[in-house]
Amino acid sequence: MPGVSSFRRTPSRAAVGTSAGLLAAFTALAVAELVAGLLRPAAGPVTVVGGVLIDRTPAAVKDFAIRTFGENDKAVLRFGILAVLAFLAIGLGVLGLRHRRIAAAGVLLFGIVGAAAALGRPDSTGVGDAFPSIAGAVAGALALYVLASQAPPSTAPAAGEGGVWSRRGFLTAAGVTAATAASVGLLGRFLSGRQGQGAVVSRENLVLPGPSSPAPALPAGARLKVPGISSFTTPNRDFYRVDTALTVPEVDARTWRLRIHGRGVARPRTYTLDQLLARPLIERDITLTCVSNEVGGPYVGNARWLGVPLRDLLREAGVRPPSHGGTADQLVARSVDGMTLGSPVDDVMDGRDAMLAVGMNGEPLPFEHGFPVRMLVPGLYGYVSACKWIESIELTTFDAYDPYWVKRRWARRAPVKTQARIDTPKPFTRPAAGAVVVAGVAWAQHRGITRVEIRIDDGPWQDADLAAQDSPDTWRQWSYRWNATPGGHTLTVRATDGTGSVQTEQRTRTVPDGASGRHSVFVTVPQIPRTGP
Ligand SMILES: Nc1nc2c(c(=O)[nH]1)N[C@H]1C(S)=C(S)[C@@H](COP(=O)(O)O)O[C@H]1N2
Ligand SMILES: [Mo]
Repeated sequence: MPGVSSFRRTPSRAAVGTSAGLLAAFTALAVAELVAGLLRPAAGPVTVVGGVLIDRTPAAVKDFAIRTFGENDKAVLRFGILAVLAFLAIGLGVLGLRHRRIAAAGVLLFGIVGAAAALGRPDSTGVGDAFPSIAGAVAGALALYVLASQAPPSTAPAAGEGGVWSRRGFLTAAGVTAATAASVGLLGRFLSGRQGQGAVVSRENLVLPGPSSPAPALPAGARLKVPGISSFTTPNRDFYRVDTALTVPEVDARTWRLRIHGRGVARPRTYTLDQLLARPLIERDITLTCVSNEVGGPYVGNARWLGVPLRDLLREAGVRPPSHGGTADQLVARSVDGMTLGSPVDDVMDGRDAMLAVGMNGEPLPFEHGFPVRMLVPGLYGYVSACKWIESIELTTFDAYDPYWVKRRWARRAPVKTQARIDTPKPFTRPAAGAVVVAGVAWAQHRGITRVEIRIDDGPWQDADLAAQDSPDTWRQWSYRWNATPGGHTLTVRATDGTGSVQTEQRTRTVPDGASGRHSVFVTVPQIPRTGP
């Protein structure tokens, strides 16, 4: 059967083009990974292109991504970039069968795009950041050129042994390329890992001093023992994470510095971590919330933080809040990855426990949560206060400068809105009729929670039992004993904050300054099964 044997000798040109393209892309990424591993992992092409996409994504799409993929949004983005790349690579591979040079030039074009993305990143450290993309593209172009030259001619007769097209030649070239790229890529991974080693060691070696002002003892009854309720203190591994960093910055604490400068800063200063740790530290329970948290959503957590009071540092630098004649009303914190967050100077200096945190639940900050130092201001959403991997604080005005999220439609000022969440029962579950414990958490940081009420269907509002209040800066657990009757029921919760304001039922979106409205959960209580025949 000549048809079969010629098929086996000569794989379809499409298959050859596809594999050539994919192998070229693989080679490009592997070489880029190696060079990034040698120079700076954060300058790798997928990371920088992802960074650009994150920064350019319209707020609505970003909101959708967070809603849909939650904390997997970054994995999804990475996968998406690789999928698009694979698609384009196949196109170039097929093109390369006819036009080797043009296809190779196409690969180089991708290198230029990657290099431009790398140089445009806010955390770019210089022209070196272009090298991973360029080197990867050169290697990829070369691979494509060589592989395409091994492809069968387009007018392939049933080429036998010794014909122009040698199946073995292509397979050998493909195999060598794949194996080389794989080893290069692995070496790159290894080197990237080693780059963070200094930071890892600096974190392991960091011994946190004790606080000179420890957290007040938790009042008895601040933690409810209800199955399914959020634990009062959120363990670090469960604490939500929201940021734009595709690769978590791994900052070496030994070389880290914090600079305080700007408008009205009479004595600009730069601190090392040791200098900060030598100061009196405060330890406080503070609940942190993301402005992207939907009503009833997961982006809220409570931890015991250890840190340097920010007000003292600012005072030493000569900063006065506008309410005391100062000229700067906005404090802009900047992180090592170029993120900027702006907080009202009056809030930071009004006596609340705004801090530069170094410890979280008894250990140095995890890398994901800002090691070595992050900012926290009780009462403000994270995006206007909680700068992770902070490296500078600049005093300026709201008129003069819009930080990252404000440039993207979010509000300049954003105090946390009063919210309550039903943790148990879960939506659409089927609790048995009789006594059901409804429980959850409520928060209104820096105002505190004074009351939580529950409503069953359209019934009257009824007081829930409140756990003891730790501080106005933390959330408060609550529970309610519900006598559940068979049928479908909607449970709704509302909280009242320390100023006496009842949580509004007015639903708003998360953009621009946080979602409002009340959380409800629908459950079905099954009919009590009859016993007997
Ligand atoms: N450097 C940096 N800091 C950041 C962010 C960021 O993207 N980059 N995100 C902010 C936002 S929107 C929130 S809600 C908090 C979340 O902190 P967490 O991840 O420790 O929970 O960090 C804030 N600090
Ligand atoms: Mo956030």
